[in-house]
Amino acid sequence: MDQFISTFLTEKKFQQLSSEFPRYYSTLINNTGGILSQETLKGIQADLREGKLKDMVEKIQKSLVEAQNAPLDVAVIGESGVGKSSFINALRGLSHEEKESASVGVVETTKEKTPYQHPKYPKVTFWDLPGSGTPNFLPETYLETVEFAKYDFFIIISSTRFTYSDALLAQKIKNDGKKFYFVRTKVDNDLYNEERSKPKSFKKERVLQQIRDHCLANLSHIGVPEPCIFLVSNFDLADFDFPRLEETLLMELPSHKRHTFALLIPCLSDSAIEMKRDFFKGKIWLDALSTAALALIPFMPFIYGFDTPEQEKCLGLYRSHFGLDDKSIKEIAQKLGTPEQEIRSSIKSLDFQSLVKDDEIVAKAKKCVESYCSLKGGLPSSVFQFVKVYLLRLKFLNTVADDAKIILQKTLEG
Ligand SMILES: Nc1nc2c(ncn2[C@@H]2O[C@H](COP(=O)(O)OP(=O)(O)OP(=O)(O)O)[C@@H](O)[C@H]2O)c(=O)[nH]1
Ligand SMILES: [Mg+2]
Repeated sequence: MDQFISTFLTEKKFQQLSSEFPRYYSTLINNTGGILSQETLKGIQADLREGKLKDMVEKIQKSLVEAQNAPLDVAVIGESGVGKSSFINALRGLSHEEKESASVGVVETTKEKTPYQHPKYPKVTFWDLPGSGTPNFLPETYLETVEFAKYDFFIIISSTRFTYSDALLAQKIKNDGKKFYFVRTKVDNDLYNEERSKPKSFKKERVLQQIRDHCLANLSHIGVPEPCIFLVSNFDLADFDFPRLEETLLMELPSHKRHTFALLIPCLSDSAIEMKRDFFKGKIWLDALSTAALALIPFMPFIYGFDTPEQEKCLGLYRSHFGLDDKSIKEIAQKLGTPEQEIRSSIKSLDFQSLVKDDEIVAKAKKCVESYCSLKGGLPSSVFQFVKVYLLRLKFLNTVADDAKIILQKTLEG
């Protein structure tokens, strides 16, 4: 059982736990930012210190609900042909040939502001925006024309050098207190060309550094002093700076928006899978802490159900979040040219029955309840139920995340 929650339940050393809370929580979420704002974190700490458990529960529940419902609108801007639509498709997990994908091509295609919903997460919308300077989108009135207030952040894309219009735009976005990130696409093309033209002296890292330095010099020359630049290939999101871009976006988003972003991070690398695992672990833990607090509040109704349909739903959601739902498994099998059954038998998260019939979880929950009862008495069955639910959810999450790594490995080998 989690040490913090176990101490919380059995020893009620709230003052001591209050000072340990920020460090403990931040270790748990491991640099993913989590869903608590600094203000809420401090509020929870104060509630713990003063033993105001009901207030603490309210704060946690409010954060969990806000995180669950937060919409996310991402603006993707750039000149014609830089790879905006390709970038959006890649983030939506769609190939260019799929029906719902944004049109991609060598001739200009994005002329209007176009919203693209994430196929799995309808609260997420990517806005494909024509570059400033294209007819109808003049630099002076660009942000007003595209209704800048609705976007959570801006991705400014270029496949060569950033333009004066890009710099102007960045300055305006900054003045309005929003975040922007420069993405330099098609680095795979640059590497390919360099290797072909200088096969003897070619060094991948050196070429990438040159592109980075060049973008930095280019942007500072046109008035953006310390830009955040990320080199990507839309054909290979696991490589180059895309993983760093994901980490940065997750950390820099307002806390209540991070959950929505964490959902859509594609499981294309071990580090992306770990980032998602840590993020959801933090959410499960907060939910558990607030339930544990409810168990200690006198006269508080403490009904904590997690029946079989709910368990199945929970496991199904994690599978979906990590790209292991039935539809995704079918697609992976097709892509690898492997029988679907072979993929299914290589992972554990599809076997719901054996996951829920885990004697270890029951034993651990019993042990926790015994120590709780020996100290405090009362409430054994509800505490037992709550600990079981916490451990089961963690088990679902960990099994799915481990499976996602197995499938990723297969895909890379394939
Ligand atoms: N090699 C390589 N090609 C890319 C990359 N991103 C996009 N492309 C190609 O570049 C061309 C233009 O890509 P789009 O995604 O349509 O570009 P866009 O910015 O949406 O273009 P418009 O809609 O005309 O403004 C297509 O042929 C893409 O396949 C990349 O990272 N690497
Ligand atoms: Mg386009």
